[in-house]
Amino acid sequence: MAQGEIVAGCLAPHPPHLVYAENPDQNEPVAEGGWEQLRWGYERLRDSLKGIEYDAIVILSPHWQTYVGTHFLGLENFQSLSVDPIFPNLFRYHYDMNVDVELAQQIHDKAEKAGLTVKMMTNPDFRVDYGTITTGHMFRPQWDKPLVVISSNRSSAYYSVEVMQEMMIELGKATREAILESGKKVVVLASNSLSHRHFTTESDIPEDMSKEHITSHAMHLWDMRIIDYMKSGQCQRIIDEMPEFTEQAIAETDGGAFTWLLSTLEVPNYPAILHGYGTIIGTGNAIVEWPVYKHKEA
Ligand code: 2X7
Ligand code: FE2
Repeated sequence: MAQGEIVAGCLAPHPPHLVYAENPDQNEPVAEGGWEQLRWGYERLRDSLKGIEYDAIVILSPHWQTYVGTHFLGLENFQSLSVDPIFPNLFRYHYDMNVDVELAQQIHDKAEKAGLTVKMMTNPDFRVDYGTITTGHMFRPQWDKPLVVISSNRSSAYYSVEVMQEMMIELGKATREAILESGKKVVVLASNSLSHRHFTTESDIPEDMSKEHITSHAMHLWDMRIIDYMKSGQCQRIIDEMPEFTEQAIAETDGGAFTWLLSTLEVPNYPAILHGYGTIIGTGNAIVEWPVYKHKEA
């Protein structure tokens, strides 16, 4: 069997506003557009990967929060209605997703061998979180590739960002090893915003773009600093500065997805492609691709 590979890794944020603004059939609320800068960014990302073949998509979402270890969706199919608890006016999405259980189990087993606490989630009534669904939809609205969905162990809440990073670096290595051994071609996605301070009120028309901006200059400066590191291939600096970034920008990196992604990619030292940046209810969101296919896996 040929060795598997990670063909690309992406930062693929999940504010439900993006799905709302796209008006897909699966989502009940209807919008007059909005957040185009980011939606065009997702268009560019999809375009960039159009010619690249892969078998599965692996997502780590900060909104599937598990307090005892890392969990993996462990059934072939999940269907239900997902409602965002904070924005039920924007996101009531009827999903039907297929899971690559074999690959999920392989990553689970590798992580367990590495000493991490892990569990396969096999409750058929489990409702998939909106982070996974939004990233899944925006990355590939056809839903025609199986997913591996990984939970966010809340070790930064229980312990510290430093502990979270150690665990996510291990999980990233285990994910990578399992993918290489699986013989499959895979895209890995970290589903998270950068700076994450929200406005506390919503405008009457949520998609009124005259009201949309970053919550503060400090948040903007942090987002630009991290984007600069991604664009210039300095991902080790992102890992090094993650504790300050996470604390000072209240960044959604506390969920571990970004550290995990960088670890699966062996902490890239080549430039990432920035497809888009924009704010959503004051939070900072970047759509970024590491085109591993251009840098040939070993
Ligand atoms: O989950 C989110 C998010 N990360 C950012 C902005 C708005 C809503 O939901
Ligand atoms: Fe979020």
